[in-house]
Amino acid sequence: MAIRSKIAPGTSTAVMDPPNGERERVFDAFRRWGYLEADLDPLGFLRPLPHPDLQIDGEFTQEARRIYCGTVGVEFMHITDPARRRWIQERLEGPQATIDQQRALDLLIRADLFEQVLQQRYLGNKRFSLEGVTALIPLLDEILDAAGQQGAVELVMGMSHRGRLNVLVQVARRAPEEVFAGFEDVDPRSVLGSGDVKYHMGATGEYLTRSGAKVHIHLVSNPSHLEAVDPVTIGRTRAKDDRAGNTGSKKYLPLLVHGDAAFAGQGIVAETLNYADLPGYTVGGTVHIIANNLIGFTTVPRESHSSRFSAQLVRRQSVPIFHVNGEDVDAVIRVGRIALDYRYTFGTDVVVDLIGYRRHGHSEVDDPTITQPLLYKAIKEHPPLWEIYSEDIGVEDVKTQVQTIRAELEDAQKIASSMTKKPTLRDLPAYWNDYKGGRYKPEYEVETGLSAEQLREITEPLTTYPQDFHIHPKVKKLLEQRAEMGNGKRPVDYGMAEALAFGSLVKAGVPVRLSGQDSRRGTFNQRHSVLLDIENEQEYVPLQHVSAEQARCEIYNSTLSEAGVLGFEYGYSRDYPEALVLWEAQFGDFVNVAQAVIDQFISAGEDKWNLLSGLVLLLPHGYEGQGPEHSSARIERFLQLAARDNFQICQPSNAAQYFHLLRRQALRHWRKPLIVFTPKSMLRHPDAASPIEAFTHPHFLNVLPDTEITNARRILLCTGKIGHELRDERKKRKDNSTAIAFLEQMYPFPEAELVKELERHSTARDIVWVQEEPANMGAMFYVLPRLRHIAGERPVLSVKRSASASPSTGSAKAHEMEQNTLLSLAFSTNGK
Ligand SMILES: Cc1ncc(C[n+]2csc(CCOP(=O)(O)OP(=O)(O)O)c2C)c(N)n1
Ligand SMILES: [Mg+2]
Repeated sequence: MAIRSKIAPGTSTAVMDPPNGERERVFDAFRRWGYLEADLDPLGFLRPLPHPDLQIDGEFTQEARRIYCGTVGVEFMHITDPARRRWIQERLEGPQATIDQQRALDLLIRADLFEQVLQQRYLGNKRFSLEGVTALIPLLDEILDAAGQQGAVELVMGMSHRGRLNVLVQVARRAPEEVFAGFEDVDPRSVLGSGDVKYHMGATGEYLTRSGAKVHIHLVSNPSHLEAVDPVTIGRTRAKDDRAGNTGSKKYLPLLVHGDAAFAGQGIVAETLNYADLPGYTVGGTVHIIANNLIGFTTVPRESHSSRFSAQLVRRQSVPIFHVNGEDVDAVIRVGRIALDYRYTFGTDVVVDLIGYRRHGHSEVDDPTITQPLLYKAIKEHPPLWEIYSEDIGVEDVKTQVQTIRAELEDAQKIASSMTKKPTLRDLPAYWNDYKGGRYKPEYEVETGLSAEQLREITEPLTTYPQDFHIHPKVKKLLEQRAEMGNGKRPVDYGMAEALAFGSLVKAGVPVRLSGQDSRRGTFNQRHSVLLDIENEQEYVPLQHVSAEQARCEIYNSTLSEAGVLGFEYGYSRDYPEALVLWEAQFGDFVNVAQAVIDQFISAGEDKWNLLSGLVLLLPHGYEGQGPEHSSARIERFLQLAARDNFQICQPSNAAQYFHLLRRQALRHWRKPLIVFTPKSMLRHPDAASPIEAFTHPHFLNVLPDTEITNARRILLCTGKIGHELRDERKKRKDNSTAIAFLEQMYPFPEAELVKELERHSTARDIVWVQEEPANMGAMFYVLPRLRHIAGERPVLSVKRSASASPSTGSAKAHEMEQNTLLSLAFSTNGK
């Protein structure tokens, strides 16, 4: 499967500037600095900033100033490609398109009145009014119309609170009564413990372009955490495009609406922008709109960012920024068309910085006159945009129009108040029909084992490469060993187990996508999914050569980001339920940088929005004396988030179990995120390798029983690496009365399997939970009460490190002493 190539940069080599004449010199200065002197703030608080290079008089100054210092200010001279700069310049300096002003006026009235009706009918309710940046609606209208002309079939849109309800009606074209209904009381019992507030819920709709084409609108469900939805939106777009067979990024258009304060302040914005042009993540350009009301809650721009404009974050990339005064509606619409055309012409991101104000407080129950008295005095006296615009364009009888629209909205409100059931604003795509969420049911199980013959068949393409390929000697040896593993001549390690899982899945038509930092080789040198010719660096990916009709297999090195990349992969999994989608942390503890994605989407997404995901997180975990930062992937945090079968938490202790777990995740139709604590040193450890026969077993085992010991006097329960160390210790002690069982799936808790294992060792008096983690971490807090519940009369003891503020010691020697103590306590503790 060919990996999509990076979108080619502009190919023109034309020299942009003709001979250095006077006109060019003047224009060049204005192209570069004009935006600083532009008239961008409708209320005039953001004053033009004189630039020395523009203090020139002369024949051409007036014209240059009119174009570059009017109500549009464009930052584009940082773009390295001259063809792109020339394109923008021509669109700004050339003839300007005429505007359907009546349509724009109609939209402005609708947008403002919608907010007013909400205000009057549902006083005291938060709605996060759009008023002040109302031009967002005609701007989106223009972008959608232009997108339709370019062949877009779907707009995938991420936005936060501001104006969201308005967008539902004016852009996604949901009936106003459907949105009003969200403000009506419903039976609270129907949403006990679940659901979300109305300005976070996702929605779908159908936008009709002026030429009659339909563009499907998909507004992504969004948490309160500002900008967290950005990478999710991009991942969803990429998945839609990949599912559709790579449309060249023409059909699916991502659009993000940002707040000005959030855009500047939230790091996840930078993380998302950073992968815009990378092969693993590109969507052919995102349209960013900053609904810039020059305030964030009570905080003003000079407290919000160190740059003049919050948008300037993007200047490190070749992305143009179109600042536009939100009260020059025609200019806003023109900018929308230029931005959209730019995205389609060059396949990169664009930013429209729509500058206005915020008519009310942060929400409608907030009084802004306390913190910004002068600003709000000015706003109070400032008329709504439709009034200004109707005067500008000379519409005589705007009152009738206003009355008609108000009457329509009031009728809609009446309909809403008599609705007995809240409408759902969202249709799920058909590709979710075959997949299930909710509680686990045994009927979801499928067999995950393969025959020895099938394993051999997959091993062959996974361990070979073209004859003329110059392979690295170390990799050559590795592939030879893998060939022996797949043919049953040597125990199979994790690396090969994973390759067999991926290979068998793509062969069966299940696409696989994995991304993470250094994932192609593998942080621990364990994966080697991409072979490199040592003479010419040509790539060869065995997993893309498993069989002729196989599904795609894509493994990417990600950017050095967690939240941005995990958000993307979560989004991807949302629109590609058929695929096995995995994100890998470099070390498990780095996952905490993406905590908002875990809390807000992965763990709670189904509960809040009824949206499913089968995303897999691979989190290297284990106490190996590498210090506090590289030991723990924080099992305890995931277990604390676990409820109502929201996800699965597993730690497979050997290679075959890992194989079955990955296959189970893809082949079952139960779509639940899967958190896997993966090994580090155990990746190649003989104790964790599995004989090939284990791959022919039918299932992943939630509990790995101890069938070696009979008449046990004590049973140790554990997960992961410590279990292997305990087994070693048992051998050293020549102990044959201690059973050691592994809890391979911690959540959903495999109670029946554990009961069975405890019954198998009914002679054991003590049941001991053993973990490497300190007492305030790991699975202990979660496991002990559950174990006690099923242990009956038998005492349940625990062995663990003492409670600690950091996950582990920084000294390898101290680690070893602690580990030895754990091992010996496990065999000797009597709980006193
Ligand atoms: C990550 C995060 N931090 C803080 C908040 C609380 N909060 C909600 S809205 C807001 C101000 C947002 O300002 P801006 O981005 O300019 O959007 P606006 O409300 O002005 O449209 C803040 C601080 C939040 N929702 N998310
Ligand atoms: Mg703001």
